[in-house]
Amino acid sequence: MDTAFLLTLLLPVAVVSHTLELPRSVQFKVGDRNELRCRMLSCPEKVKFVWTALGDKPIFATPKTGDKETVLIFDNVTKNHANAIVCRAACGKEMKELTTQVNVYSFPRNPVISGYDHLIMGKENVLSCEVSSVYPSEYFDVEWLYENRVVHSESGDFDKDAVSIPYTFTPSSEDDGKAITCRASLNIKGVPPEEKTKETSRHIKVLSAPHNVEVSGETAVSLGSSLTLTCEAEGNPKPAFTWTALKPDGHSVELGKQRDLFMHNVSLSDAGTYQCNVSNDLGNQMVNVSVVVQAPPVDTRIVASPQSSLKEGDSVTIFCKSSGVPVTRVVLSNVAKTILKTKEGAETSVTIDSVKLSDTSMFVCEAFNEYGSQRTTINLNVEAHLLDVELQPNGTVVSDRGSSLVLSCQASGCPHPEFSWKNLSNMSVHRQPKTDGSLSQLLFDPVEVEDEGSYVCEVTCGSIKKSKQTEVKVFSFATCPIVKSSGPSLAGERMKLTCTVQDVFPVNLFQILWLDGEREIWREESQSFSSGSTDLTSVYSLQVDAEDQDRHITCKVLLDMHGVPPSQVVKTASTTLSIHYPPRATRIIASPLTKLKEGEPVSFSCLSDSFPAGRMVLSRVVDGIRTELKTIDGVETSFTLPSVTLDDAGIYVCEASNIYGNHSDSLEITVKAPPRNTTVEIFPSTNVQEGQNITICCRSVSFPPPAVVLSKLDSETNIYSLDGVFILMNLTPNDTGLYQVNVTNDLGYETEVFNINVIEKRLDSPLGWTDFLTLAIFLGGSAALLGLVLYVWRERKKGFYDLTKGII
Ligand SMILES: *[C@@H]1O[C@H](CO)[C@@H](O)[C@H](O)[C@H]1NC(C)=O
Ligand SMILES: *[C@@H]1O[C@H](CO)[C@@H](O)[C@H](O)[C@H]1NC(C)=O
Ligand SMILES: *[C@@H]1O[C@H](CO)[C@@H](O)[C@H](O)[C@H]1NC(C)=O
Ligand SMILES: *[C@@H]1O[C@H](CO)[C@@H](O)[C@H](O)[C@H]1NC(C)=O
Ligand SMILES: *[C@@H]1O[C@H](CO)[C@@H](O)[C@H](O)[C@H]1NC(C)=O
Ligand SMILES: *[C@@H]1O[C@H](CO)[C@@H](O)[C@H](O)[C@H]1NC(C)=O
Ligand SMILES: *[C@@H]1O[C@H](CO)[C@@H](O)[C@H](O)[C@H]1NC(C)=O
Ligand SMILES: *[C@@H]1O[C@H](CO)[C@@H](O)[C@H](O)[C@H]1NC(C)=O
Ligand SMILES: *[C@@H]1O[C@H](CO)[C@@H](O)[C@H](O)[C@H]1NC(C)=O
Ligand SMILES: *[C@@H]1O[C@H](CO)[C@@H](O)[C@H](O)[C@H]1NC(C)=O
Ligand SMILES: *[C@@H]1O[C@H](CO)[C@@H](O)[C@H](O)[C@H]1NC(C)=O
Ligand SMILES: CC(=O)N[C@H]1CO[C@H](CO)[C@@H](O)[C@@H]1O
Repeated sequence: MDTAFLLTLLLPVAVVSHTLELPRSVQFKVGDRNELRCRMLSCPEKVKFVWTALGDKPIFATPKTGDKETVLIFDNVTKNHANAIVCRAACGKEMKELTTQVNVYSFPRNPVISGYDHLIMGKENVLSCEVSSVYPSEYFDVEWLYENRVVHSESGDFDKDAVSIPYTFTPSSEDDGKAITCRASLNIKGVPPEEKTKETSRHIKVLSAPHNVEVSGETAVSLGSSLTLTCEAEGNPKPAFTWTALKPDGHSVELGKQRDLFMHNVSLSDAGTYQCNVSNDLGNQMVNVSVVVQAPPVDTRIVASPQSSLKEGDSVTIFCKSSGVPVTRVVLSNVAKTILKTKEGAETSVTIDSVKLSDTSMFVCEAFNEYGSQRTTINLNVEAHLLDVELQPNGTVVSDRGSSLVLSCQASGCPHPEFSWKNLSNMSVHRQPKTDGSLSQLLFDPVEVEDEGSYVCEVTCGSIKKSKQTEVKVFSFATCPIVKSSGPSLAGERMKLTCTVQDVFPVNLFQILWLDGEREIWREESQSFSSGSTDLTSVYSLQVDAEDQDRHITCKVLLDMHGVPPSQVVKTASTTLSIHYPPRATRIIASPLTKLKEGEPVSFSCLSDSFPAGRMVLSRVVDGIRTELKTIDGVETSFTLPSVTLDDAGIYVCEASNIYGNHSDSLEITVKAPPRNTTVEIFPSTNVQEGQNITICCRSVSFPPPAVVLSKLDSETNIYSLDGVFILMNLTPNDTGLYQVNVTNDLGYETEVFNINVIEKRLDSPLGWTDFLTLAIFLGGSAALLGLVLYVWRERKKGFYDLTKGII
């Protein structure tokens, strides 16, 4: 009991005589039966008591009043009974009253813990502590205790009479079985201490999926011994175990549903992975164990890939592998015990990129581990390739310079042939070959003179070497020759013809022939070999004449090389000679005749030969006087006189000329005409004195020159004169008379008659006709007359006889 409570009960006794006794406050428990006693002991009389509530709230209790005291009975305390109740007591006139506070509490049951028995390990779990019918909840505290250690508390105003206090908790496996307590306290005065606190404890149950799975036991066992593996795991509820063998092919074989896996007489096939599957309601977990069976190596294999039968140069890989049991080391060696490769582990390999014939041997694979070793062998057989080489074109190939040529070297029977192109001196060729697989080509594009030579295609296939060769001959004969002459050549001179063919090769096989039409006229000596292409020239010199004009001279160039296409063997060039010469063979022809009669027609034709054709002039020359009749440019002309006259007589000259000279031809044209226009002149006069001399001059137009006959008409005597001049000397009267001049040529005659009168001179005897004749002869010899006659003769060419001219 509280000391304060005691004091309130004792004080009124000590201080007042007529005192009213009533506890200041009381604490009632809900559901209890309680009494509240109000007493006044000192009053000698019967005390009157009245119970009232301080507020409006009814009291809900039954009073039972005696003389000195009254008792208020609370049959079934409820929360409604909480009240301030006043007890009034009257002792006679003396009135006393006291107030008491009735407090009600309720805390009937222990807290109830829920959620403690299925906590999930590692998860956040909520435990709940429920306290019901608590009143007044304002003075209520709740604590969670883990193993007597407060881990959570809540207090105060829950404002409901049933409260649920959660506790959030993430358990681990250690928490399993530990105590968890919910302690509730109602901290109100007047509550008996044993009623004040109520608590409930529970043991936590933590559930967990299997974990900490472990397999114990020796996983490496020797062949024939036994194997025990134990699977251990934690987990709540207690997990179940399943052992399974995981086969390499993926499927699995269940071996048993117990913790331990046990095997007798372990064989190699027992090696492998084993799985322990641990499971409970919350899940499962598995662990793999690799069991190794310790045994000397087995299944040691040596394999040659792709095969052990090989051709030289093939690539091969030799695999050495030991499966079945763990192997620490594998050693690959050849039969000569030369170690090729050592490898920690179960396998190794050696690759020979290009096998040689000498690789034909046995290879050994040996696997080791701590329990022993195993050895296997393989025989590698290397054969040479059946190499064959073909070179196209083969033999000899003749190539035109500038064309393209491909030498194709084809190797067969060898997967990776190596080509090498050489010349006969075993030197690399300067052309770059193009090699692709089993074909190597040497491309000449264009073919050059320097490419001439022998080409050897050598193919190496491992230890086999084969070669083929081809000789390349080059010729160059691309253009036709060109013939040039030394220029227009003058007849009689030497002329040079030059035949040039450019860029020929090989020069020693070329020949130059000179042809005149079809006839070979000269052959040039072949030149000696020259390493490059050269121009080939031949000079042909000849003496030319006008007859050589238009001669067709051909320069024929021949390539005497076997294999050259026929169309390329011969090339020719021709030239036509052009000879210059002065005119020659000039001829003038008159047609139909050169001797003509007046009035007849005549045609002249002039012909000459010259080169170049020059000029041709036809002219007539009479008495040294030249008259040009026709001038043309050329070598032939003609000229016609439709009707000739005596004037047309003369020398006709045809002269041809060019820059080199002239040449002419002439002919004489005569024109005949009967005498005409005859005139007779008599000197000094027709009347002369006896003894005097008379000169008779006859003029006539006539050709041929006429004969002139003078006759005295009365006499028989005729005097002939060739020039028409008669001198009658020492005339007598007997000479008087008529005279006739008869001018005659073969075409006709003409006569003139005249009279001479001689006057007699008495003294002198006149000269007779016969004297005259002598005189005439004498006269003919005189120098003066001679000049006259000559003149007349020259004039005769014109057909005139004009004495007057001579006399003047
Ligand atoms: C008291 O009252 C409560 C509710 O009013 C009732 O449940 C209970 O039975 C009563 N107790 C007695 C003894 O009458
Ligand atoms: C063990 O097994 C092998 C073959 O699996 C058998 O040959 C041998 O006899 C067995 N040993 C024992 C002791 O059973
Ligand atoms: C492990 O066991 C559980 C429960 O038996 C099962 O559901 C599960 O499939 C098993 N796992 C394997 C891989 O066998
Ligand atoms: C066990 O081995 C199997 C098969 O090799 C594989 O699928 C699985 O993931 C492994 N389990 C564990 C836990 O390593
Ligand atoms: C060139 O090749 C042909 C066929 O390819 C062959 O008949 C000929 O004999 C060969 N000539 C030489 C010289 O090798
Ligand atoms: C081979 O080639 C080398 C250099 O290219 C040259 O000097 C030699 O004369 C050549 N031999 C023949 C036979 O062509
Ligand atoms: C050609 O030359 C090579 C080296 O370039 C040499 O090995 C080989 O013996 C020579 N062959 C001849 C036939 O000289
Ligand atoms: C013809 O040639 C001669 C001598 O060669 C020369 O004297 C003469 O003048 C030439 N006549 C002409 C027309 O050229
Ligand atoms: C010739 O005489 C004729 C008349 O009879 C005349 O016409 C002509 O001119 C003369 N001729 C000459 C050349 O004298
Ligand atoms: C006539 O001629 C002769 C001879 O010439 C001469 O001797 C003579 O004197 C001449 N007579 C006259 C008269 O002149
Ligand atoms: C002239 O001479 C010729 C020949 O001599 C003759 O035939 C002719 O009769 C002569 N004439 C005359 C008129 O005498
Ligand atoms: C001089 C001369 O001879 N006189 C002759 C002339 O002619 C006559 C007759 O004929 C002659 O008798 C003369 O003698």
